[in-house]
Amino acid sequence: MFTNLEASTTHSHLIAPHGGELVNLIVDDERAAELKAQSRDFPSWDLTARHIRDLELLMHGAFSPLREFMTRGDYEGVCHNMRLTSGLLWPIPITLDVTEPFAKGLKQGSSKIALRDAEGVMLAVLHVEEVWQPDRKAEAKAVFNTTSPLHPGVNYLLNKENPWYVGGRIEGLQPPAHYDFKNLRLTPAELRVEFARLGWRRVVAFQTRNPMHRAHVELTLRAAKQVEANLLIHPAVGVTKLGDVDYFTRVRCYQRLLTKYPHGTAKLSLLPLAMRLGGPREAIWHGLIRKNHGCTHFIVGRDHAGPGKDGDGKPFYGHYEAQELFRKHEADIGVSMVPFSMMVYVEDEDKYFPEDEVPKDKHVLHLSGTELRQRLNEGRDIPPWFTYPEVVQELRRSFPPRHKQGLTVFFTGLSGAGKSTIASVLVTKFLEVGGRPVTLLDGDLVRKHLSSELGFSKEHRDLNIHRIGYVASEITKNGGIAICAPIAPYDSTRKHVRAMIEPVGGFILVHLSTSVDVCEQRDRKGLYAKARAGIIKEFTGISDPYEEPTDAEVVIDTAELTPEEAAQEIILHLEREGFIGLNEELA
Ligand code: PPS
Repeated sequence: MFTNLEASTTHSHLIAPHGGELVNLIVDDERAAELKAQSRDFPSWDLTARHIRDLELLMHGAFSPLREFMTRGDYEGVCHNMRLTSGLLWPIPITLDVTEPFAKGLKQGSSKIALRDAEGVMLAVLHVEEVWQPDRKAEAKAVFNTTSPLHPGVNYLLNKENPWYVGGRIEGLQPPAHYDFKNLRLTPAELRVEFARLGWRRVVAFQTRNPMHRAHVELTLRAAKQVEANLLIHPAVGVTKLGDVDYFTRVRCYQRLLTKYPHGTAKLSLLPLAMRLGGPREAIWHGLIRKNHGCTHFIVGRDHAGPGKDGDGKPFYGHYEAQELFRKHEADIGVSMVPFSMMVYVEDEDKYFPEDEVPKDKHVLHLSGTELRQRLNEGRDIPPWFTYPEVVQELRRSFPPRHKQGLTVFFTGLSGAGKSTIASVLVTKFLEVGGRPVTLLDGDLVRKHLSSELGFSKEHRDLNIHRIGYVASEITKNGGIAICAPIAPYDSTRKHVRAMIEPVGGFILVHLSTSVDVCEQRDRKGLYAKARAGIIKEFTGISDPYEEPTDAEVVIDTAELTPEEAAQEIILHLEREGFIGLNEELA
């Protein structure tokens, strides 16, 4: 085992902030052409979003000294004591997971794999050195200190990864393509050159996966002053936590914040990192990556790279555990930590303070991320002590109030319950108001245009509803109103649709609870008579199940209401929930 001193000496060619040796895995054109020609004989592996980000950082040396997807010795050393076989510090496994049939087709030591992106472009070649089946539970425990699937890193590892790993050296043909924010995507080598050009000898990096507000600006300004360094705002824009603000919005916010720093002292660059939310170990990883980008200091705040809370509502890691582990390995990491506690706003002083430095008996103000979302949803004021008007403006563009967001009204109920009639009343009401495009996905229409080949088995009904859900989610995501009116008899399928739509806009389930007796009496299409006579098989309510929802936002029995009255009930609900603006007259 290397001591810290030995390890950091061995590592020293990487420590120099500018001009130190960086791994670069991209081969020259001649070799690339040779590999491309040979690749006809290699198996191909299609990379996931996480693999692609890992590969990109490997190729550009952001993961120096790594040159490969890990082989077994490195992997085990990293899991158990955060050391590569060379003795160097490395806290997070960087592995390529594949399926069993794929793994079984590989030959250790002689196979090569063409690593491709989702469009089939060959990004790199992996020289297969080892193929093995890891103990992923043991990995979760060692790396994340938990096997709870509520931890996003563990959930990915245990439920999304394939069960076999392939390790080996990489030859990069071309880095993954980016078409957005191109001038903000500086590689480690480019950033080092840029720092040298600017004469920045001390650079403190700030990692974030959230929009930045006044607290973050105050924190980074203090950090930079404290260690007399320039500031690199270095947000993770690869894969972050589910539910995070999308990075397009975040980057526009960061760009607008740059004016808050003294002229020429701060720089923004984007890091295509797939985060693991691994708390303390992740903090060390972040530090190593920033060293490779030429930084000398790194800010570690409260709950750095925190994964949230476990099943008992307790945080997976202590608030300052990341700082403690970082401090222990600071010499090996090769960047100095700038530790910070949470910044809070002190009203009397109109100033931010680290929470442990708040003057006695002073009142502090705090606004949580959830409350910020709520205020945006409701179009309410966002206080200037919390953030800047420019940032509010960007956030409001991406997260308009509910009455400007997309929306799905999803009817469910028996044939003849009145779904189509009420849905078409609702369509005209929305068209009368205008402002959002309206699409009707009626059961019969969908069966004609989208699902004409399907019948009424459970499997076919589910497929039909999934198609409707997919189309509705696209409409909703793009700010339109989708009104869906299928029978949708199965609870889990309706829930699946809800889960698809809620992250991108509003979802309102309307249950037309009209009884089968009433529907049968109406029998407008004569289908109940045919079902009773056995001419139509698998008829919902007669010879096929209908699972009553328990999660409907609106329940209407049309035996007692006219279609217009029923539509009115729905409109009242939408108004109450803010999906229809106050100035929009519907009734
Ligand atoms: S499902 O279960 O949600 O996929 O059904 P959906 O696409 O809404 O189609 C229902 C319409 O198809 C007609 N139809 C049947 N309904 C139920 N069961 C059987 N076996 C069946 N066969 C044909 C019927 O006209 C339904 O239309 P609505 O508007 O509901 O009366």
